[in-house]
Amino acid sequence: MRRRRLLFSLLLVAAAGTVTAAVPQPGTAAPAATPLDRVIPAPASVRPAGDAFTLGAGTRIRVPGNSGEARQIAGYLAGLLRPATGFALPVTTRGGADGIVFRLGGRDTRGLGAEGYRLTSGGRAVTISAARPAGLFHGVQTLRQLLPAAVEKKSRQSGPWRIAGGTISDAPRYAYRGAMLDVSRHFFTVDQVKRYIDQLAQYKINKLHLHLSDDQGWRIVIDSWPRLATYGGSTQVGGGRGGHYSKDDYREIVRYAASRYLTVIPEIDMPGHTNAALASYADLNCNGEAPPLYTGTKVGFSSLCVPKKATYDFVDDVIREIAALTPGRYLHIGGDEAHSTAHADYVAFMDKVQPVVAKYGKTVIGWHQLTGAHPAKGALAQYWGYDKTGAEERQQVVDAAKRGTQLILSPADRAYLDMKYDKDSPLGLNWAGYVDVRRAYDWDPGSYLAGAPGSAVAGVEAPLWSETLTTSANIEYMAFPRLPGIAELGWSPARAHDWDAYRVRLAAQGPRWDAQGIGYYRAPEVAWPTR
Ligand code: TNX
Repeated sequence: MRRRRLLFSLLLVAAAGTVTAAVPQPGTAAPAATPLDRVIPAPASVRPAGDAFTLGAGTRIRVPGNSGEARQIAGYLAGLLRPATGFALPVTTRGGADGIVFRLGGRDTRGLGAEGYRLTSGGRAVTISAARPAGLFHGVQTLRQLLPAAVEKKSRQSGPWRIAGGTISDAPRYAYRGAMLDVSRHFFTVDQVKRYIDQLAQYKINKLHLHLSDDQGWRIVIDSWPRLATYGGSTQVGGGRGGHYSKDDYREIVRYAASRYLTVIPEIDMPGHTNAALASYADLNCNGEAPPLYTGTKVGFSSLCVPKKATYDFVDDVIREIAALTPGRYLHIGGDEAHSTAHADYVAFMDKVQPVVAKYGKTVIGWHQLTGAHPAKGALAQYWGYDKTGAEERQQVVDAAKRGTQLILSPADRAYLDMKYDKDSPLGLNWAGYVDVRRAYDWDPGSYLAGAPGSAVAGVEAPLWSETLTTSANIEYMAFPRLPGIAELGWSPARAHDWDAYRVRLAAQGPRWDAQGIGYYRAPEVAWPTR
């Protein structure tokens, strides 16, 4: 019967002389519905049951009438599904129990928290319920993964667009689930950052940390110190043209990230990693002489001049202007690899600078070297050590955690997306060793730092340093397939952690990335479906 209909529609299409690629060849099996337990990050609870729901030409997306945000999320979902399905998928506030139904608030959503959701699929409807819009958004990402991978294509595909029956109840393990992009070593445009944001959102990452300044480039306009961007941002690693964001560019990144339920965390790295600033203003240097711009990849050679008053005028202006662009709570002040700053100077600098962040209404994040100074109350320390990090340095972080400093975990030999996968990786660095897909996934943030209380862990972050990366394709090759593993560590309950099950789920993402044009690394540890 299906065969006959297929043949008939083939004839129709042939007669019309249009679309050919989208129609499956006779004998090709229709894609089965994706099992509910194939999602990354693994949901907290999955109960398969009953009939599948099938998306059809008449399907509507029903949203509550009183939430503009819910409507926007529905519009975003429709925008994702329309190209491949070819369905109109109108968004309506008219009540009804069929189609794709959003529910926001209400008694049964209270337990779901700020980001959780429940997705119920079967028969006439697939319903996403959440207490807050962020939960609806995350539910939409789950819904996406339950549809066949072809739904990610930009041209019309044949269905059927089935979603297996059952219920997923889901909420994150950690509130902080980050990814960092280094736009300093190589500059990435607003569009490139947006593309990455869309990829991060698929895996329920909710923080985008932008590394906005370093020795090789200052990437954001500071009105009171204009040469930072125009001169300090004029080059990059390798000597290329560099670039910088205007304030409007930056606002656009922040706005776009917010529309994908990510908060941008700006980082201005200090007192080291500051050659671009020192080159832009002679007055910032202890000797009053500006060094040349730097386009190499060494670290640890630059420092702001700690005893000088001009340094704190600069820091105050920069933090004030960056804070004003930042709706989120956090401002990252770096603090890593200050090898050219005497320890006492480093401590004095951090003692002076952290209150400036507070003065402008923000909370400090620093790389974990901050725990060697006096982390401010409420500050987060980002741990980027690795298996060779000395016991003393590790202990310093553990002790700070015991005293109440919350931690973001980015162990370099696990979570650094710029580490090579293996010796043959064409991109990336290897100072922390090779990080294959299993190594990136197979650790537990809650118990990773021996001696640190699990309750001190605010979450995880996957940094992507860009010394060797110049294009979106480069970013994607390093981030995929490791990023989803870090995302899962941040979102899924510890009991869901299981490499053997994970690698099966990961394999199922391959065709989705193919459909999206993401050139991921086909790691040999994963049984990717043949293309
Ligand atoms: C260490 S991680 C750095 C960066 C480099 C990175 C390369 C950290 C806080 N500092 O300056 O880009 O290694 O992997």
